[in-house]
Amino acid sequence: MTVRILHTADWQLGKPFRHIEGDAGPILRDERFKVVERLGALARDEGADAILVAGDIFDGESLPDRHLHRAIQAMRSFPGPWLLLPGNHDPAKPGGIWERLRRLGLPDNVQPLCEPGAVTLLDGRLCVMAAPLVTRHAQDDLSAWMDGQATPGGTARVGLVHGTATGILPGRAADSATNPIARDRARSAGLDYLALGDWHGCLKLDQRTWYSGTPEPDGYIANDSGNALLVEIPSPGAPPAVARHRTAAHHWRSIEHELLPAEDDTGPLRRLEDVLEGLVDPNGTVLRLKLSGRMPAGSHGDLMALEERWRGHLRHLDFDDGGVEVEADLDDLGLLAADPLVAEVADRLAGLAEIGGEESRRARMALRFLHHTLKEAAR
Ligand SMILES: [Mn+2]
Repeated sequence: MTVRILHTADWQLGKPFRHIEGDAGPILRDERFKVVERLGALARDEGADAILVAGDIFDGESLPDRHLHRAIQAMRSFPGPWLLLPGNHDPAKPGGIWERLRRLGLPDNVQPLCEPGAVTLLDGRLCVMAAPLVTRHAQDDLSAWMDGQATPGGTARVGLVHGTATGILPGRAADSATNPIARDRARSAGLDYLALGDWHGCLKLDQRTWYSGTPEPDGYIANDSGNALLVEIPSPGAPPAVARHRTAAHHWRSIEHELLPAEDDTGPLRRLEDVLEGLVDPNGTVLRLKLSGRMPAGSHGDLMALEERWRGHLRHLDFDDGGVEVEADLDDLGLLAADPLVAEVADRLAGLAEIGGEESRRARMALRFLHHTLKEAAR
């Protein structure tokens, strides 16, 4: 009588990653399709009866057909039912992406749930109650009808909803939440399990209510994204066993590091090197590195070399050294700037660097760069 489902959400296929400069954007985009194949393999290996996707399957409604074809191909990795719930990124609008997907030809086992209602499958063992979004934002709790929904005895009742469980998600105010979901819906509707989507981290609300999070991380927020949940319902009414499975190919890390003036002859960048060398899987890491502190102007070349080296080692590096104060030896700079015009520029930048604020930050960067360039040119 046991029902096993794989709960996933927020694939956001086709997400462009436009803010990721350099080579990594297309790779990250590609990985979101690959993780769907991994989800299929996981469901197969774990003997899941069905895969439930709690919304935001597609990143946007105007994806090209080739992305839809690729999604369909990726779902061939599992022959059982895939139940797809439209979310706020891919609402079930008339003439929208779901109709286009159907026209392209969906396999029989892939089932978009574009209308609210209960779907019974697995020979009556499982009833999935779906609350699809038909617009980006709903003000009402679309899962409310589940409270009164009758199901035959012996059927596991599972809700599938996309939105904000009220009053629980960090940074989302309860009173301004769109797509609200009563956080005790599982209890009030007598659900064996409520599969939620929209929050990209893996989060347990209660024994029967979980956000699976996105299976492939797409942001720096440290909320345990990159998983899928294998949910085992031993029999209707019995508490489900929920196991988290890691599905991510990439880690997203955000590190803030303060450079200190060298205390010994190992140089000011040694501790930073140690931090970077401590990363578990550099090639799979998307890293945002924000530097602060102080550094001798003469180390600028070393920092640029470090940056370039780690750009090669990491999947992606978002490098911000704008907050580093350069201990420029202005006499040294003056000597290098034999040209009076360059000396004048250096002097003005040094003045600006003292003022503070954004202008000052730019002046420090410019000063550092000037120092480095003059040194290189003098060689
Ligand atoms: Mn969403």
